Amino acid sequence: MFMRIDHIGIACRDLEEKIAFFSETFELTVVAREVNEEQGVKEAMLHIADGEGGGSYIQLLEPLSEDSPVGKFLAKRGEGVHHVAFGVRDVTETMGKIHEKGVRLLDERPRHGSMGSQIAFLHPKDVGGMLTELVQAAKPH
Ligand code: MC0
Repeated sequence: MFMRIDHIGIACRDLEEKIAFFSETFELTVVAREVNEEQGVKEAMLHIADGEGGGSYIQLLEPLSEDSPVGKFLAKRGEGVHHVAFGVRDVTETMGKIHEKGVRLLDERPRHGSMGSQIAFLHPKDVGGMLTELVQAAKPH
């Protein structure tokens, strides 16, 4: 079902400051930046390695507003790991299989994610307290 860890999403207050820290400290390169209005974030992907069906990354997330998912998370818990995202071959099929096992889906259908991916979230309360994301990477052109 899961092919790799696609990314670890980290909530931060100042995207530029955290990009500087992660790229300088861990010698990681920013490969994409995006504002995702639907998810309420400004984000950057820092490449770690390549795996089956796509790469793995650190994703830095700055909220666009206080009432967005990441804005609320920062207010409640402060900066830190916000979610773990797993690479899957087919996000719609995987959503169906997981839902059948009683895990609540936070999305009824896949949404737009980083770098042209298709994504869906699972409820953290059903996954041991971990907000979990499924990622179907964009097909290489
Ligand atoms: C909330 N909870 C979490 C959590 N956020 N637990 C673990 N990790 C998190 N990130 C816990 C709360 O502490 C609470 O537990 C319970 O879940 C319900 O939270 P709430 O505060 O009552 O509810 P909300 O309104 O904050 O909603 C939480 C929920 C929401 C996870 C449902 O944030 C959501 O739908 N997230 C999915 C979308 C998302 O996160 N988008 C931003 C990343 P207690 O015990 O206190 O009741 S977008 C992204 O990452 C894209 C760009 C990409 O990857 O490509």
